Amino acid sequence: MNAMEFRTDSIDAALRGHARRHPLRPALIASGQPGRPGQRITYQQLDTAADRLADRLDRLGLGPGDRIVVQLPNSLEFILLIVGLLRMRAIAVLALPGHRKSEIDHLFRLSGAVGYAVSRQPYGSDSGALTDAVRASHPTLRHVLTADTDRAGDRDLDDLFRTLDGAPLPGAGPQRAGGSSYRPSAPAAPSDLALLLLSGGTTGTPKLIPRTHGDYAYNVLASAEVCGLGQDSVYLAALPAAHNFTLGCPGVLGTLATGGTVVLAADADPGRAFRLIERERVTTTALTPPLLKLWLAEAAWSGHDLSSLRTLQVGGARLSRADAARVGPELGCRLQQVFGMAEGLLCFTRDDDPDDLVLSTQGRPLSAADEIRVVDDEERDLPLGAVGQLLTRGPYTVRGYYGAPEQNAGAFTADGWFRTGDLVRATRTGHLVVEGRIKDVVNRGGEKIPAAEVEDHLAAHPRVAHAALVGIPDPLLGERTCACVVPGAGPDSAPDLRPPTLAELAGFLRERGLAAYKVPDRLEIVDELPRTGAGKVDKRRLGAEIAARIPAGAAPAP
Ligand code: OOB
Repeated sequence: MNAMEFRTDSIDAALRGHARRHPLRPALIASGQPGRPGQRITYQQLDTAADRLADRLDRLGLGPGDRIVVQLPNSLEFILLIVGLLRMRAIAVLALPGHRKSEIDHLFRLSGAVGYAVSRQPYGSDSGALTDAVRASHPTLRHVLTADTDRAGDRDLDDLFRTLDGAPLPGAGPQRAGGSSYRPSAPAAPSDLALLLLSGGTTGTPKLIPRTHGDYAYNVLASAEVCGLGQDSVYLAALPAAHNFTLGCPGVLGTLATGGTVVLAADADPGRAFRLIERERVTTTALTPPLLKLWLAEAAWSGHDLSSLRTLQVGGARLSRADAARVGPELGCRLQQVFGMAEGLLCFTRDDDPDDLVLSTQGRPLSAADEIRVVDDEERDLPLGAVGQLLTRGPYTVRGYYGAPEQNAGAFTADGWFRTGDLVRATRTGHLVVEGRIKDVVNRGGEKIPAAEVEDHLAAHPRVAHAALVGIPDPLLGERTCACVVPGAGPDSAPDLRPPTLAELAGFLRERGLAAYKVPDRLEIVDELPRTGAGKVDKRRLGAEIAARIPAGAAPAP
């Protein structure tokens, strides 16, 4: 069956339809412990469990419009909670598992969330302490839902979440045979807010992206169609499912909305992923370019049967033509390049595109209604083929960030075009090639690091007078981060004015609760930061100066 047959305004309605039509088909497979079969959940089980969870959350006091920060790894809990929240018209604010206090605080400040769903398993440190700290600083937080996402063996779908003190959620009502016990007061309208996604940002600190039930359903279902997803599809979620790419492009939700099967991997480790591909006959998955490199290296000697794989999506950062060309011969599947953004616009190479376009472009827009402009510094349209900033507008691209009127004036034009901050050129075929960016973000292997966010933390160090973060080229990740620091008396001026070391700064940033992936990879001590005429740090010049200091072919800092 084809995705278009399920065109609907609601992801949840599509999922309910599958539960009715083929209740016993597998919806989800959680990867399980190595050597053990994963836990398998049918459409009917998923539908019923989502109803019961929605009912319990409703009894707990959560309702339509409430925001809940969701910070869970790829797990049954994550999927069930997202479906349950969509169903009850509550709004998931998607955090990444690697986020720490600084990012989680920011999400609470921006969203006014009343709930926080978090794994009991620490991500390398202290989820208990994190939860306590968040509760202490955000009085809006009323409900903490905890989950044992690492628990071995089959889990009871009715008891995946507990309150903070370990008690079960308030009981669900009597379950109707084979079906639903929860009835939302009203179904979601297309214009209702569905999700708040975190922006990589174009300037300043990250903002929240309001995605509606209607626009996200379109995003998910049209993506599923472009990828040819249907009931026979088996999608492996190897990247974090909280990323828009993995969640809805078409990802987990696109697979569930078209009746396919989602296989959840705890991470994108190639050995584990290859075992899952072989065991579950995975047809489709998604990676970032650095992970593709690791998969290619593993495939050269692993001997796993990857013959079920039909489509490998690669996106999130620029893919080199050399790596693109290895996908078909070495993994035995079709490459699909994806250039997307959580704000909306998605570009895909298509199955019937000539190979040259698949290898050398980042695809063309998903929808015929997506509008594209490539403009110069004065926002004048450039001729076809010229490199300029991409502006876009369209049916699933937002018109503004959540509650951020001041920032919106800079990020969107008066007539609603989103300034992507990406430098692209368009081909005659309508495909886009990403050539660079003008936004102040480092793209570290697909993870976006807003420079201003890290700079604010660095500037708080007592021996930092000024700090700037730039990206430096890296053979594996595409870019790594370099902190350029002018030492001197910082805010709490100390008598000791030795220039700070990378280890000191890294420790300081971690202590301030910054996610590990944002901690700079390298430190350069400089006398001053080059400035533009307007007095802003000249990042382009600084980046070039730093690149010149690093000997060609030098190993990247660990
Ligand atoms: C995806 O979404 P975000 O919001 O994390 O990041 C968006 C930015 C883009 O503006 C661009 O700068 C960069 O990530 N990007 C790419 C790219 N895909 C994204 N740069 C070069 N080549 C590509 N293929 O990253 C995202 C969202 C949905 C689907 C795929 C990726």
